[in-house]
Amino acid sequence: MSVLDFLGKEILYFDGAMGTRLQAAGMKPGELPEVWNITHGDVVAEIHASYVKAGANILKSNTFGANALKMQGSGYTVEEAVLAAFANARKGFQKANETGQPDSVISDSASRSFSEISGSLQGKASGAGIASSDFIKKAPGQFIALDLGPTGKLLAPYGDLQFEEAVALYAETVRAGVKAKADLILVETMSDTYEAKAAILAAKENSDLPVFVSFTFDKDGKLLNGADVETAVLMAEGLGADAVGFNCGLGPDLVARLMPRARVVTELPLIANPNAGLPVEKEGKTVFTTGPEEFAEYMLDVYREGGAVLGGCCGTDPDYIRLLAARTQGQKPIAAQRHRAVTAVTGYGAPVYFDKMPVLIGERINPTGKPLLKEALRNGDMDYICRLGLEQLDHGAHILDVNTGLPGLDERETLSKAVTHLQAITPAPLEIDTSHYEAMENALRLYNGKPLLNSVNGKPESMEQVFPLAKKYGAAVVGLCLDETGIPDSAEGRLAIAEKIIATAADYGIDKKDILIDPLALTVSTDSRNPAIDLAVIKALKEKGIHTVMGVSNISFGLPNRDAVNSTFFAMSLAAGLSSAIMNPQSERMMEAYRSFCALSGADEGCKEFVARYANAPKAKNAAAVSEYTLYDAIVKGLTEQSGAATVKLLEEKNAPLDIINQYIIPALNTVGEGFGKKTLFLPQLLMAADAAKASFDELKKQMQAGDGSGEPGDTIVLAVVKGDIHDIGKNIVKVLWENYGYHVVDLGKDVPPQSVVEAVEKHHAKLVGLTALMTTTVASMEDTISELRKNTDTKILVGGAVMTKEYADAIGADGYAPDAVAAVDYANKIFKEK
Ligand code: B1M
Repeated sequence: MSVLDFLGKEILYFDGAMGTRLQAAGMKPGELPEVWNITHGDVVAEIHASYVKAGANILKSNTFGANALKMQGSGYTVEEAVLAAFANARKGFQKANETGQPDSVISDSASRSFSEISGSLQGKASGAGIASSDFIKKAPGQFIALDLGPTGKLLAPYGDLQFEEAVALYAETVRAGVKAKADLILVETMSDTYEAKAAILAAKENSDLPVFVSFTFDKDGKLLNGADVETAVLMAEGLGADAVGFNCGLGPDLVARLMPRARVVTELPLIANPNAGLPVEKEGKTVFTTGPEEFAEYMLDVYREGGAVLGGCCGTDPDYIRLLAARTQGQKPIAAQRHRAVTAVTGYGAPVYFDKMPVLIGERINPTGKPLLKEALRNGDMDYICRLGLEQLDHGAHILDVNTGLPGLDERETLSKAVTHLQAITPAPLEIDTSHYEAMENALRLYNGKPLLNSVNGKPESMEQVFPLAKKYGAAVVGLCLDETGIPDSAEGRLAIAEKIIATAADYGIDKKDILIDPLALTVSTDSRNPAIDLAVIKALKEKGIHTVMGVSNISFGLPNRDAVNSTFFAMSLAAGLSSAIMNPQSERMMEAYRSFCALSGADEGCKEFVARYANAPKAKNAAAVSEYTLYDAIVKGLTEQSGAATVKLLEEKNAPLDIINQYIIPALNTVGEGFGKKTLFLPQLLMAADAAKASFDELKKQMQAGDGSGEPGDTIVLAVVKGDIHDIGKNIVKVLWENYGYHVVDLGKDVPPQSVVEAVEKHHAKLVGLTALMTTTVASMEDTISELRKNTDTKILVGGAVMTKEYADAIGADGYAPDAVAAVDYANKIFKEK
């Protein structure tokens, strides 16, 4: 029997924390918990046993960080760590069960029903001095989950770990888990949907084990990369997870609050393994704010909100699990209460629902009839494609269609490149638009989220190729009403193809909620019946609860004043029940039709959006070509090439580099920083903005002329961003200015430990040290560095960075504070002239 036989029918209990308990048992900072599987196996097994006795029936193997990156240099292989972890978990079950069974039969005990297990264990327990209350009456089988945590590195394009490298890292651990006879795989503590996707793919491609996935959200229900609860859950479900949910994070009360959001989008059983509240420092020790009683109380709320697999994460111990199990004893999981099937697609931000408001899919990233885009594709100019995308989003598109098919170009490469670049600058969902199956698979694989796939049709070959890909990668699919007989010239004919597509999709395990039918708009100029056929198909499908999508502007091919025809047909289609349109959001007429329809149909309640858009709005023009961005906008939007080009233009217009920094770069980064602080922007956008700022600064550096040379050759300054801080843009500006004034700058880079600063000052006999810190949390590190410098050197210390003030600088014992790079030059001149 598998864990799936119990999942959703009985409450399953995970264990609690392992890491914090190993620390309590003497594991030192910097030691790998996974190495303890080998060096302190008995301690690990004892911890496992304590959880089983408390009522856990799924043990998480102690393999959270068992990947080749983290195990490097440990002296052990991933496989060794995993095999030892499973041996310890089995010993844990054995110790708790007191059956004396050999390791190999432990998994078989999973097939026994709860009453058999608890009966035999209670019998043994009375003799072994284990209180019968140590056994939870409704426990089903016993399982060991192969635990997969984050790799510890950021994935490209934001970090340097490539997606396929992440898949390969997880795959190695999964193969070891299969060898160790894992019962299921638990992908946990995921704060990036992309990394979760890599882990799920690795699990699916290297095993046939059930896969559970849990994410760590902040208090607003966001992942670090900006994804909502709904997005993460939709993506994991699409990729074939058997259970999804929450772990780690702020505590069980937060999980109880977020649970309903997951329930709206999935019927999968929900997991909850929260922390014992927030970790805080008390008398030099890390302690957790929620005690076992309070934890169990909140976990009852978690259960009531649909929790079917319950347990704990950091800070929890057997007392937590025991009380949690006791509180929920005798209960069955509450069945999912989704009101209706949800059709939605995602990037890595918020999902787009095919619901009350019709969905707009921007059509402009399609080279047909667009010479400039063709040229951009041929030149590999992804910045142009990104600008096309951003403009459409700015004009109201919810999803971007991405079609890069061009004769003579390798679509496998261009489509993947376009998808990657677009996902680097926008969290919005993309529609992957191709009939090239390899290009389709490549793009689906590297896509971050649950994509929309355009398209499948009713031909057997198309369905045989597309449906397995859609199923594997969890895409929603556009089904075209055409097959080997062509496009039927009747509504009945097209509806028959739609039915065939939906039925065949079901054979591949794809729910009809994930199929959107395109009735196919054919031009009215060749047959006047064409629009009526489309409208009839849309109406009929609407009645059956099937969503539709249509490229509306095809209706006007061959006619003059196409915008007029398109917008009228668009309004007619929306009135017939069209769910989504592939259209040009930069056509004002189309957008007027859309917004008017939403106001008139009640989708825009109280006409709020209509009024917000048109009250006092200047008359908008239809955009013809893709626009150029200012340096400020290019940085805010994270467009590196545009940023470089805009900087060159500003320099050509004789703007001084420092003015460009102060008037464009810093205000743009402040805007991004503000958005980040308010959670309207997320880490990916912050990183892209920083890259764009760097591209601008690289141009400025080329142009910056040497200064007045007042610094004497040999005047050396050591410069560093303090330990724990990686913000180095400001430091780099200071460096260039100091160099321009003739100083020799020893740049130690970012995240520099105090000792390295001391060593550099001693080595270079530097009379001045410059330190930068940008975060409130790294001011302490600045203070440590100053204190080390004071103990060992008599150098002058200048501090700067956005978080610094004169008062702070004085309080932590710096000699000087400079609010900007020019002030840093003034200070250096003062020091070296006084020499
Ligand atoms: Co981050 N970041 N960031 N970030 N980031 C801030 C600082 C933040 C205020 C944003 C926010 O929340 N609103 C916030 C800190 C909050 C706090 O104080 N606690 C923050 C956070 C939270 C984070 C992360 C933790 C996010 C995360 O991962 N969850 C993470 C931290 C990683 C770490 O450091 N351990 C992080 C990461 C990043 C990026 C990597 C994405 C990127 C940095 C890329 C890079 O530097 N290579 C980044 C960016 C770009 C920012 C903002 C948006 C911009 C910083 C910047 O470059 N400003 C920033 C928000 C903001 O400041 N508005 C933010 C422009 C730069 C020219 O100014 O460095 O101040 P500044 O330099 C000025 C002056 O201060 C002075 O001269 C310069 C020119 O006039 N100056 C000196 C600087 N050093 C000097 C030294 C001197 C003299 C003058 O003498 C020695």
